[in-house]
Amino acid sequence: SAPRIAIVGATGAVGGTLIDLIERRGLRYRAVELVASARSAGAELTVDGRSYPVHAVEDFDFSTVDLAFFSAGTEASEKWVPVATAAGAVVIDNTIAFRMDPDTPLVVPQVNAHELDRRPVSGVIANPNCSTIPLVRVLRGIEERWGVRQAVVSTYQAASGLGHPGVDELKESSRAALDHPGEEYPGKEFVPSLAFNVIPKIDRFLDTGFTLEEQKMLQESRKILGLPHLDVTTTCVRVPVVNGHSEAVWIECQAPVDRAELVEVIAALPEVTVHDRESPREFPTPATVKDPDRVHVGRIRVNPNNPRAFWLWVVADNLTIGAALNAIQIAEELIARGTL
Ligand code: A2P
Ligand code: 11C
Repeated sequence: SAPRIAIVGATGAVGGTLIDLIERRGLRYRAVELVASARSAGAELTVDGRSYPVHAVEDFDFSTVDLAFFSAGTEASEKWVPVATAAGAVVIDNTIAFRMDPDTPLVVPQVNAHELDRRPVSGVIANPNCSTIPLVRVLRGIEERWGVRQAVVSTYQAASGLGHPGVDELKESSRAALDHPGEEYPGKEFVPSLAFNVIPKIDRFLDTGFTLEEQKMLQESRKILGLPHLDVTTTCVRVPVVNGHSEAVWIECQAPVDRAELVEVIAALPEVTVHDRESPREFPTPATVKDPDRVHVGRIRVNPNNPRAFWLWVVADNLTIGAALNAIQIAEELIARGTL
């Protein structure tokens, strides 16, 4: 029968997208519970036309649900996911807290849904980082056909990767930059200010000189694709876009690549749209792509000096493809398998 579900982080940017997707995809549930911090207790949100109160996580009894989506930040997951699993709920967690735990599958349903065939030892299924998901969805098809020797990726990541506070600060700092040119903006989410700027730092710096976001893209891609030696190297950059991550991806394969076949292979991947058929001059951008439920690929160029290598331009809605839709599709797979 349909599960009883909880959304932890329901008032957030990913939480709102989860609610929207539950409605749009007609996900069946027996009960739905909305959970956030104590700040939101007493608020009400609508799901499928019905109003529901928001519970403070401290007061919520996880034994009343079968499935809990967590998208309330790493600290909240570290503290409350073990409480939820101990109470018997299966958790789909959208933070870094459990992704690299060997007892926790890290799942992108279009790539490694087979990981969901049995209930995870930890009770948790981890949802990958928002810039990893579109990358592995494309890499999978390339790996199967030509073998990937190396991937070099530069990201162009939107403010909504930091949730509502990131979007609010981008808007406020942009307004301030126009109204008070030359004045320094005291940013909290983005330092220096993201207004009319790009910032080559997402998440914290590691001793390696890479950022945690860059390390996540490498480690998570290896785990999802089951390729422990995959060579993926990235530079992750925040850009003043409200929503929608983009990636310039350079892939060198084991064998020469024919462009027409490359276009066919990418277009045949599940829920991927290639912007090439109509005219090679068509390209996706975060502001212009129409369908947030698909990964968009354009600018497909085989390197004339090295036919084993090519460039792609990838655009994917980070709140949808990169977070909430992936989590909902994990839930749909669990429901279909009866593993809840
Ligand atoms: P709240 O709205 O009560 O602060 P966003 O990514 O858009 O910032 O959203 C974060 C989500 O995570 C919000 O729903 C927020 O609730 C929730 N949240 C943040 N910290 C906690 C916490 N310690 N416990 C429970 N929920 C939290
Ligand atoms: C960003 N990728 O764009 C981050 C947000 O590990 O789930 C997601 C962080 C994560 O800021």
